[in-house]
Parts: sequence; C-alpha cells; structure tokens
Amino acid sequence: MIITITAFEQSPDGGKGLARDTRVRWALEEVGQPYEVRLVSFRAMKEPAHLALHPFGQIPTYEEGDLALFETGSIIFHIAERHAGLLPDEANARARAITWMFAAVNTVEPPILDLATAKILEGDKPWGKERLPLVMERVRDRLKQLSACLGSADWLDGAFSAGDLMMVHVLQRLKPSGILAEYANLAAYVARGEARPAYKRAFDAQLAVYTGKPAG
Ligand code: GTB
Repeated sequence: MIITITAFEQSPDGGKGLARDTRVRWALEEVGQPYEVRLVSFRAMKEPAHLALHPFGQIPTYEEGDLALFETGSIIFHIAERHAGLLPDEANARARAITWMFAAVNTVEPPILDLATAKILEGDKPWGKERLPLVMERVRDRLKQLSACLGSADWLDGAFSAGDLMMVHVLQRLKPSGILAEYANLAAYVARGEARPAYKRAFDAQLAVYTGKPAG
C-alpha cells in the first residue's frame, strides 16, 4: 500500500528539517517503508481538499489506502505499531516508549513552541521583551528535568524508540536559541539522533524539496 504524506511546498526554514514532516519521514525511514510526498502551498492547506485530511489545515498528513491521519503523534504511533523497529516488543518497555512520545509532544514541546512564538510573533509587542526571559526559564526548567532523566544514557529508556525520535525532533527546534547547548547531554542526544542513517535520509529528502537536488 502506498504511503503518502504532505509537506510544505515552501518551508519557512528553507530545509533545516524543523517542519514536522521531517519526523514522519524519519519514522518511515527507520522502519524501511517507502513513501511519497505531496507538497502543499499555504493557500492549498486551507482549501477543502486538504481540510478534508487535516481539520486544522496543517501539514503533515498521512494517507495509506482508506486511512487518513493528521497529528504527528498519532502518525508516528501508527507507523511504530504497524512496523518493527520503533517500539520494543516487551509490553512494559513498549508502554514506557509510548509515554516518552507523549512527553515529547505534550510536556516538552509546548514551552519550546511558546519560545518560538515569543520570538517570532511577539518580539515586537510592547511586553515582548519583558515576557521572553520567563518563557526561556520555562524551557530551561523542562530541559533541566529531561537532562537529569537522560543522565549519561544514549536514549531515554534502553534502545532507541519512537519516544527518542519524537523527543530529538522536538529538541532540534531549540538549536538556534543556543539553549540546547547549555545541556551537554541533551545536545549530544540530539546529535546521536541526527547521526542515525534513517534521520540523514529523511533530512536529505526534505532538503531536496527546497534545493531541487535529488536526495542522497
Ligand atoms: N500538532 C501538529 C502535529 O504535530 O502534527 C502540529 C502541526 C503543525 O504545526 N504544522 C505546521 C503547519 O502546517 C508545520 S510544522 N503550519 C501551517 C499552519 O498552521 O497554517 C511547524 C513548523 C513550521 C515551520 C518551522 N520552521 O520553519 O522552522 C518549524 C516548524
């Protein structure tokens, strides 16, 4: 069955891999599933054909036969459930890996997104400069906790899992801020994720959209 995902026709980051189709591409590469990509413009994302797939008019979406999914948490969980390689077989270890997926999108990502909003959308507001340190402190609080939890381990709970994939992609968004570098073990964790061959293939594929050069 052909898998088709959607991605930005023109990504605001110019191919740095921060848009969320990259995490879906990465999951598909980890489990060895080929996929096709349909590029959508900002205008097309808000039109009925795309809204039928994604009620909030965003990317990425995931289509496989009759199934259409949105939300990267759900998409990656679906991929990890259907194919070996992203979740452990043992029931408790599997439940813990799934917990890390939720922690990434539900607990770690929100303050990081708030920081992006504070800088990009609210930086010019009269209260923007006053609020920024508070937002940065909330990010640091989360990173401190995550850093303590990871300690000197390579991955969050044993072998690399969908939980790590999600967490690494969430943390990558912090790189331009310099905050990630304050936590050496988290910076190394992200670098370990980026060094995985599957990540490199996913990154190259999303970059190729914007450079016009073939991936690989
Ligand atoms: N919770 C959803 C999920 O995880 O799937 C969030 C999906 C989402 O935010 N999609 C964004 C989108 O479609 C693209 S990824 N935005 C357009 C819109 O809402 O109209 C977010 C993103 C975009 C750009 C960068 N960047 O350039 O650095 C990084 C991340």
